[in-house]
Amino acid sequence: MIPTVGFNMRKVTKGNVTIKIWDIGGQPRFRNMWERYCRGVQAILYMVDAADHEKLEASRNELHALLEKEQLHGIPVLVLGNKIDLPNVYGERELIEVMHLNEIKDREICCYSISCKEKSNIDITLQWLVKHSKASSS
Ligand SMILES: Nc1nc2c(ncn2[C@@H]2O[C@H](COP(=O)(O)OP(=O)(O)OP(=O)(O)O)[C@@H](O)[C@H]2O)c(=O)[nH]1
Ligand SMILES: [Mg+2]
Repeated sequence: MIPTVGFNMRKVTKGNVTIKIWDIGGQPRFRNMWERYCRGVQAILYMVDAADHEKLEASRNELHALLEKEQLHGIPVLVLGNKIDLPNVYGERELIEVMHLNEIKDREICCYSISCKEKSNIDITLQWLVKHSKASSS
């Protein structure tokens, strides 16, 4: 894995579902791009390293600052706590608390624990995405 420089665009198709994904870099120098790439999307996935407890406060502040942007009002958000294969990782309940997700009331908000490495809970993540996207003929 290498850090995302700027962003990557992917299109994933399975059956009759096509998902267009913008993967946006998380490093500080890319954070001012987040809003621009989130405008007009059907869902925002906000992935955090749930094993890196020290960075979660900064991550929480960045998330809440992003969701304050008027143009992103109402867009559903799924917070993914990644790396549940590691020891001492925060689970969903702890993440909801640390990330202050209960304060988000102007939209659909959800939190899942996943492991990209072990591919755990990727299925429910995709189900959430499909459920929160609008049917499109394009
Ligand atoms: N143990 C474990 N490590 C993971 C998992 N997912 C990613 N990593 C590792 O975490 C590191 C960071 O992964 P990246 O994909 O570069 O992280 P990122 O959040 O996309 O970072 P930016 O692109 O800079 O925003 C890499 O060394 C990955 O191999 C996981 O589920 N478990
Ligand atoms: Mg990346």
